[in-house]
Amino acid sequence: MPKTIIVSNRLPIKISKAEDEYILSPSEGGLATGLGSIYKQGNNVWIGWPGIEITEQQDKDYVSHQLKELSLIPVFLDQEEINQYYEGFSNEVLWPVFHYYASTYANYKQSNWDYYQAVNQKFRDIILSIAEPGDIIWIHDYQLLLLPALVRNELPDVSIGFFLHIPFPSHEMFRLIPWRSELLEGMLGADLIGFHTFDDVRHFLGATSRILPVNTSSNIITMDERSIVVESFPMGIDEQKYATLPLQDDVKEQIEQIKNSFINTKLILSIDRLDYSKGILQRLQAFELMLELCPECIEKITLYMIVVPSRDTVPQYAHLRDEIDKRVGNINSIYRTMDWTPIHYYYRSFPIETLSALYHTADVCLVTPMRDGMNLVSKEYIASRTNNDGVLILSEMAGSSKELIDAIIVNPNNTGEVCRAILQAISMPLEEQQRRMTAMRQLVSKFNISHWVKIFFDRLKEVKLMQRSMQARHVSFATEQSIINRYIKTKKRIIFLDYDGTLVNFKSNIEQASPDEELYNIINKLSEDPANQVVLISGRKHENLNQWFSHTDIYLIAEHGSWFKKPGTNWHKISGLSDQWKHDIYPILETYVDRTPGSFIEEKTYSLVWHYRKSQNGLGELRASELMNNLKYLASDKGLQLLAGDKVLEVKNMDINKGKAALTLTEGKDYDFIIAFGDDYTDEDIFKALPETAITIKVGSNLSAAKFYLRNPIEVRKLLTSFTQHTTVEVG
Ligand code: GDG
Repeated sequence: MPKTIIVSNRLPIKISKAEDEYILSPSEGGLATGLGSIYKQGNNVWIGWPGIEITEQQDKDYVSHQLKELSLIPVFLDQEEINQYYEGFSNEVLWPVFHYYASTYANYKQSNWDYYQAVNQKFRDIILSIAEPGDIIWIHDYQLLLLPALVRNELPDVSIGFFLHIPFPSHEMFRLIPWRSELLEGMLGADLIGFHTFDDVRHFLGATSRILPVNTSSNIITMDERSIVVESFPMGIDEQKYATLPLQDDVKEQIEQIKNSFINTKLILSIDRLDYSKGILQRLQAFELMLELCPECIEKITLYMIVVPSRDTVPQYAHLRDEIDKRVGNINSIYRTMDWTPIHYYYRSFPIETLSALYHTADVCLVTPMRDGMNLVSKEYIASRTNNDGVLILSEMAGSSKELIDAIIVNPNNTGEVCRAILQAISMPLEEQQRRMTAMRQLVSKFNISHWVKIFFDRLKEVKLMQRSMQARHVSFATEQSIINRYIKTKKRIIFLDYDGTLVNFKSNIEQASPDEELYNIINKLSEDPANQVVLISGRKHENLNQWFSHTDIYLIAEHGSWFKKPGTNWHKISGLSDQWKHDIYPILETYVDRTPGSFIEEKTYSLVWHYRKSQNGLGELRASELMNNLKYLASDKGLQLLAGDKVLEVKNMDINKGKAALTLTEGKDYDFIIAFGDDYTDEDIFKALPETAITIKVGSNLSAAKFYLRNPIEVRKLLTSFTQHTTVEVG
């Protein structure tokens, strides 16, 4: 029975040691709740570090045994591994770079990277010790970026999902990391890669297509013939828990206590882990500015600020904590009155019941991170507002701001704006609060944590099915044999061959892709067989095909079907077509050449092609879509077709296409074996035009109307070579 394996740096558990005993208590985090329904079922498991260093073997055995009862499997890490893999690489390279703090906090140490790799391998070994074919593995977060590929190398067919909980930065930031390619390759071991927001998806696709030699088409990356889907899955919370906690007696009691302590003052709540990315100092600055500019706010507004201790043994964090202490002390000492303290500051964590009471009571929740993958606090506040009132002020740098658009959205660097937002929030009419809150509550309720888990798993299954259906259409040994058998048995065959990308690999210089000795041999042998009609059907110019193939015995079709050459005869061009439109289109293309270094125009008889393979990555694509838009109406008026191909945009007469050209050779002829090979969008016309009995083969892994797939020109040549080994057929 296949199982699901969840993998994250930390297990969803807290382990403490009291005297000689280890005490296990479950963690209440959102991820633990959301995945609880998964890992506790059947033989599913969760793999991770138990959060404590355990050195003695007998203690490890004991803890492993206890964890097993809870469907948890530990990865034990020693202190040096924690220091270098976790504190060092994860938190001093990945965390700062991914939160746009590279220049201030990133520290690229080789030994940290070595440990990061070694610990990811350690996780892999534990996975391999239990994983079986058919299992689903879901890996979480930035500490385990290498793990998907490490597992994929050992278990090529297993389903792997990966989710990043922190932002994925723009390529300009990401490229700073010395080990950027290795990190991306690691992630691409997954079948489905999830982020919180669409911006993260865009950044990831941008970085991947610039750094690695992969094919990207919309949100699908193709690497080693495997399609990897990249998508945003905004994480939700256990909304029901936060909506029902305020109904509990102990929470109700605390709500009353808070209300009584803050009778005449509006309560602003702020909750974060201690981290420079959370914008705590900037928030204090905005609060102070408000007190300075609005004397009537004195005694009327209180900031209730909880900072949860985190990594404060690290100097940067200890420094941040000291700065917060100082700033809070300053503000309180300047503005405090006999009856009122502006900031109630707590540097510790609280039970969830207390958080719930605070969320339920606070008039305003102030969430202003400088960067945040999602930010669950903002959603927990919304879910706790069972009276549909209250105001959320939310940084536009938090992932949740993309969904919670009814919050007051601020730029956390703009102290004046945050200050004005606080004033707007405390004076917001109740109806407006309710209107905004109701909309946000509906969203938080629908897109809750179970929904998140469900859509991620559903999508992962779909991706696997898509990959399998592509695989099934890949020409297997058996299919190859049956195609060859059909070939042997038939007596009148036609073989359509596209050139670039089908018989030879793409070259950045179009002149360079000339045929090699092996290719000539294959083509000559094929056409020596009197039963075969070999047709080379290409988008290239006829002069070009002429130079390469006029001495062979094959039928040539150039420029997508504008020019034909039967063996032993001269070229003739399709008649009745006009090329007058070129006078209007050429000057437009020229303006794009002038604006896009590296691009150029190729002129064919009935088409113009704008090439941008040598232009700056991204710029060419941008200009091509601009050009597409620009030509849209003109093209349809003039009976032209715009074809966006591989780093080219072609404008051609609508009446010409490879499908029509192929049909002129097959119609009325009784071929008993028709086969066509092609790799790009123009070949799709042939695949669709040929009769149902034809064998159509797509080269590459993009979606196609062809019946079968081959991976590359090497595989095409191999199949054609097999044909040439059976040439002794008598024509009837
Ligand atoms: C990372 C990403 C992304 C806080 N104080 C107490 C307490 N908390 C709980 C909150 C909330 C959680 O901690 C904090 O979650 P955030 O999402 O705000 O931030 P990170 O810890 O940085 O999480 C983040 C998240 O992963 C999920 O993908 O949203 O962007 O940085 O749930 O309630 N819990 C208790 N006592 C406290 O005092 N019990």
